This record gives sequence, C-alpha cells and structure tokens, in this order.
Amino acid sequence: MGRTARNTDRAETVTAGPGPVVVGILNITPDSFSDGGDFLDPEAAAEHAATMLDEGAEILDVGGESTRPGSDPVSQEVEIGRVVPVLERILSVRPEAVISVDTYRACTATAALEAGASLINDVTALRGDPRMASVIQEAACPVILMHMQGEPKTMQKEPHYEDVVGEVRDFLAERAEYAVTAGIRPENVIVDPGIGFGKNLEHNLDLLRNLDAIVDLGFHVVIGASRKSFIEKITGVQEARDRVSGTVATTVLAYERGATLFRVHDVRANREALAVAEAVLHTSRR
Ligand code: HH2
Repeated sequence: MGRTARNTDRAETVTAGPGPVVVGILNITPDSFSDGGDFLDPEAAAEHAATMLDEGAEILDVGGESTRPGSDPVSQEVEIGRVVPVLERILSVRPEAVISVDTYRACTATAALEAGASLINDVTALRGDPRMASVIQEAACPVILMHMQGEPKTMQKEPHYEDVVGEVRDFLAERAEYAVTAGIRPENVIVDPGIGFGKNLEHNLDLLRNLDAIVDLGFHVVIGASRKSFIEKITGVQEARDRVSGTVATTVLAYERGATLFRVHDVRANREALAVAEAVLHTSRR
C-alpha cells in the first residue's frame, strides 16, 4: 500500500506542474491500430518504456485492450494478465516511472494500482464500471475522463452531433462533476475530448479548433490524436507509423490552445516540438 501511495503522489506532481506533459503510449495488445503486437512480450515492452522515458515522456500509458474502431473487448483476466507483468517489469528497472493504465474496469485498475500504477485513463469516463469511481477515490490518484460517442465496435458508423464542441464540453463537465461528487479531488480530474472516438474528420477538427471551450472547464486537458486516421484523411499518409508530422501539428496547436498533456506514440518528435512551442509562447520563463 505504501508503494501505491507514493506512486499516486508522483502522478499528481507531474500533472500539476506548469509544463506540457508527454504521455508515451504502450499498447500490450495484438490488435492496436498502429503498434499492435509489438510489445506483447514484457521484456520488449519494458525496453520500449525505457526508450520513451529517455526521450522525455513524463508518464507512460499502458493499455491491455485495443479501443480502435471495430475492436472487440477482451476479458478482465486477459487484460490484467497483459498489463500487470509489464508494469512490474518496467518498475523493476525504472522505479521512478509514472505509469497510467488505460482501462475502464475497476478490477484491472485495482490490480494495476497495487502493482505500482500512478493514475488511470478511463475512456468511458467512469461509465464503464460502477465501481471505478470509488477505486480512484480510495487511491486518491488522477483519472483521465474521455468523451466517446457509442462504443468502439460501432462508434465510427455515422457519428452525429448537433454541436460537437458544446456536446463534448457538456459531457465532460457532467462526468467531472460526477467524479468530484464521488470524492475525487478536482485537481485529479483530467478531461479528454476523445479524438476519433465516435467522430468524423470535421468533428475532430472542430474540437481541436475550439479546444479552449474544453480548457475553460478548468481541468487539465489531455489530447490523444497520435497517428489517428483523420491525419491520413488530411495528409494521405496511409501507414499509421508515418503520421508523425501530422501528429506533431495537433500537439503544438492543442498546446497553444491550453491542453497540457499529450498522449503520443512518438515521444521524441512531440517532446521537441513542445519545447520549441513553449519557448515561443512563454518567452518570460527563459
Ligand atoms: N486513444 C486511444 C486509446 N486510449 N485514451 C485517451 N485518454 N485518449 C485517447 O485519445 C485514446 C485513449 C486509441 O489509440 P491507441 O491506444 O494508439 O490504439 P488502440 O486503442 O488501438 O490500442
């Protein structure tokens, strides 16, 4: 329990800091859209984790189930069996690592926090499992609340909004209020418009363009646009791994609009772009 408390404190320190925070993605899945199958072996996963930390990731986001469009859920046992050994392996070589776990299941979150995870990334914004809010509240750790219309299996089949920015903002405000009412401290709430989760190209662009409406809610904002298919629609780059430049553009624009956390696959490129953006936008700090 001592270890859990220390690790969750560390997550709060990272998310509360002034600077942009790079969250490196580590998918322990056979079917993730851009890195599926690369890190199923805990050794390979830990090696990639160390590389991302060395490249400047302040947080690692470890996921054991793909939520790409069309994906199927896996069982809780499979998810825990993928995530926990990797967490243990990473923390045995890099005990200072701040690790987020991408899960909407309370049991997985509990097992991950016990194994040393520092925060939880819940793409259902505490709607997927009624016990999740109390797990977060008891651990006193940060939580990412993400907007999604529909569910991964079908979410990209004609997503529809009257006013995407207003609807996503209102949803996040309601979920944040739910979290705070459940005893989660407001400083520990991080909101995410959920780029690509039940959104077409125009919806994604509208959200990125008007991100200040979500920043104005007063919570930390995370953006997860890395390598997503809307970048292909704009640039024509079909290979997901090659969508680095398009991703970096979203990172810089979202940073300028007030987002502070960036969930990305390509840590070095995004870290360098943020350093330059930071220097231009905040010259008084230098
Ligand atoms: N995107 C993905 C997964 N989890 N979590 C948050 N908070 N925000 C996101 O935008 C987000 C997320 C999907 O990307 P990826 O993890 O690369 O792929 P997959 O779901 O196929 O594993």
